[in-house]
Amino acid sequence: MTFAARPLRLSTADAGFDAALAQRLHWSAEVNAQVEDTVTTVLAEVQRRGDAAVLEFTARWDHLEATSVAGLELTQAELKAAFDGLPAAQRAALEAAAARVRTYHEAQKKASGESWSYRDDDGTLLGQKVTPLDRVGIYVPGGKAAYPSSVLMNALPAHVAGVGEIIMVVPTPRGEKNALVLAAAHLAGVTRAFTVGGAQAVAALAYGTQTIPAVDKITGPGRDYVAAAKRRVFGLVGIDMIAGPSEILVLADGSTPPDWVAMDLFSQAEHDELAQSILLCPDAGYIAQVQAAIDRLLPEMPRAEIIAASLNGRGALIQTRSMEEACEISNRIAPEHLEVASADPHRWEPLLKHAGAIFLGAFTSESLGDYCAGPNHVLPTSTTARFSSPLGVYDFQKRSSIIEVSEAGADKLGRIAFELACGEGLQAHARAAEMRLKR
Ligand code: HSO
Ligand code: ZN
Repeated sequence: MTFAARPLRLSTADAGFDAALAQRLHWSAEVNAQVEDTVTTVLAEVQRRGDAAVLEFTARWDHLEATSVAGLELTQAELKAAFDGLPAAQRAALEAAAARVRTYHEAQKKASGESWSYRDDDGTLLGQKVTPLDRVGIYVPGGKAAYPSSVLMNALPAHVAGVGEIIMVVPTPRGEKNALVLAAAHLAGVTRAFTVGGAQAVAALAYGTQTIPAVDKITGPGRDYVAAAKRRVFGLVGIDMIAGPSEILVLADGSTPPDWVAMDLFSQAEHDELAQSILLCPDAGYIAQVQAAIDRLLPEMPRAEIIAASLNGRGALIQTRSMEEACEISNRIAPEHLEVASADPHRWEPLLKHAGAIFLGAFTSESLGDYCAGPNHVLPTSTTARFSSPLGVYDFQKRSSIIEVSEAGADKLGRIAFELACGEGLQAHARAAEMRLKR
């Protein structure tokens, strides 16, 4: 079976360019009524019956039978055994990746995750205290999209933040465990792990059951049922984001080998038929070379069918008038991953505002970021990079304001507060401030 991948060819000079681009970018998490109904039932049942409901749903949907939820827990010994049992090269790679991801997040914590304070002239102390969350849940997808790298990317920032307990849940249909996922959990400092997935896992983490402890925040990717359940429990617990399909945008000046760019476009396309790969380039000749590379390389790919579906369905090769215009369009798209395949990436980087992660220069393939460069691979998708950031240490911390007013400060601030409280008609507020004024 051979597949052809012909991403839509567009030019910013085309009359219908804006509409064609908008049509390409459109993606919305289908809020399917049947999914919503099922999630409503699952949440209610787990909240009411706890472990018993978790066991029933796990048996029904994952074909995994157990007599108690304790029987679905992976022990620390089992996680360690999985790690010890990995082929040496795989174990070394996992360790190297974990070390780099840990180092990056430690730097992130130092740069923006520390408490701070200052004093007014009259001695009043003002500050912000940063504390880690007590307990978080990380959802790790099973089956086709079981990514050990995602275990590292979720658990390590939590660990670096100082989270007390990290509870991992992973669907494990028929009890078939993924050794690399278990090994990553061992390496990343997961506290407890359960072979439970789907909306029932999200419900168990949000409400707590007799065996699975309630957490303060749930992170980690999931489609349909998991995303719907996360949306529904938000407010009771925190969530990270609702992730859409993977995206890559390559901004090319024509200096990177076309094969490299083609393979980078494939790398996100191979995740999912709905993934999005886009090339922006001012040079029509180079775009044709990338298309030729796509034609030549696609048949070698084991996931050619998924790649072709993704590139044909949502991919685009876009000719721009200039690199400046390419940067402008990239900002409009706000991609999850943005590669600047240029001989002079630092010239363009200052023009790029909206992207989950920016990869500079020909040697920086996006795939290095997925595994081991160090930054997090959990990134905002579907244009949400306009207002949100990569998963980070800060997602596992919270801030408390600190205020200590001196006697002199109470006199100064009290007069201000008194006036405003009277203006709002709140007498107790006004008097609490007034009582502390100097006589
Ligand atoms: N590119 C994915 C993460 C991943 N890639 C995991 C390979 N494994 C996030 O968009
Ligand atoms: Zn990837």
